[in-house]
Amino acid sequence: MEDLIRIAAIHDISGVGKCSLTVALPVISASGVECACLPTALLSTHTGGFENFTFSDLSAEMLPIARHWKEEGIIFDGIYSGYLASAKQEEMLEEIIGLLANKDTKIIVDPVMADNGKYYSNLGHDMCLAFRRLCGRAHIITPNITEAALLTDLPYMEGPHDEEYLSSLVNGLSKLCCGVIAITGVRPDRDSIGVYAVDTKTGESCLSASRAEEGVFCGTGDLFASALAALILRGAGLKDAVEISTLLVSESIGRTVRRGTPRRNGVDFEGALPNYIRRVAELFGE
Ligand code: PXL
Repeated sequence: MEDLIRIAAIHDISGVGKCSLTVALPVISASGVECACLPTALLSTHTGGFENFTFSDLSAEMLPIARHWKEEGIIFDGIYSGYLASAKQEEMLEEIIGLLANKDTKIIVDPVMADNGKYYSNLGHDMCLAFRRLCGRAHIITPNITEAALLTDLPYMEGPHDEEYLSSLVNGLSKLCCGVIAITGVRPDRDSIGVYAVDTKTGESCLSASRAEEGVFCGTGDLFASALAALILRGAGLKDAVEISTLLVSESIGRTVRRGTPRRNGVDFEGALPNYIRRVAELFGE
């Protein structure tokens, strides 16, 4: 019997405010890929827009979980990491990759640490140094504009982002990661937002953007990266994977704006999943 494609998703669990594992698990599952969850931290809420959130570092659990999976002979087609509890967890991630990856396993690193020109609460330069190392192990990285600027030591620009700025970010990132670089939160012009992706091996590039809504939407980077990781593992081409993943994000944002749900709670991706699943099925001729 053919085994399902399987991803180990290594992110925090934030109980309220849809992001990280509470987004990765449903989106990866809806993509027809099995999602094994390896939590890095447990929080009452995410750290953007909530006060006094609880935070528990799950470092002590991470290697034992990975070792158990290895003992059980569980095979991973992808290892996809996001928000880490500390820069120190990067070393753990290297060890987990050593344990769980085989020669065909794709490593996807979302260097979650900052947005809108600022580090997230309680994170700083040590996280940036850690992510520079981790990106060196990755086949795919998905920084937003702020993270790309921090990783490359280039200035952060709010936008619009011209080709020269995007090329300088990609050029800097290609020194850290020699695979697919997908930069999120790109503003090609004042009215649109999307993703610019480059495969540094083939030179293929694409830009997928849609109409920008006002304000900040938590968890949309996780939504994009989860879909992209799953679709590429299933064998989608870069352009199709980026397009379908950005459509999932823009439709989720559109529904959130129409319903007027609080921004910090995360976007209404649940309501956008039926269209997403239809597009995925069409792409793979199911
Ligand atoms: O969506 C990124 C993210 C993930 N995890 C936690 C966060 C954030 C963004 O604020 O706070 C805990």
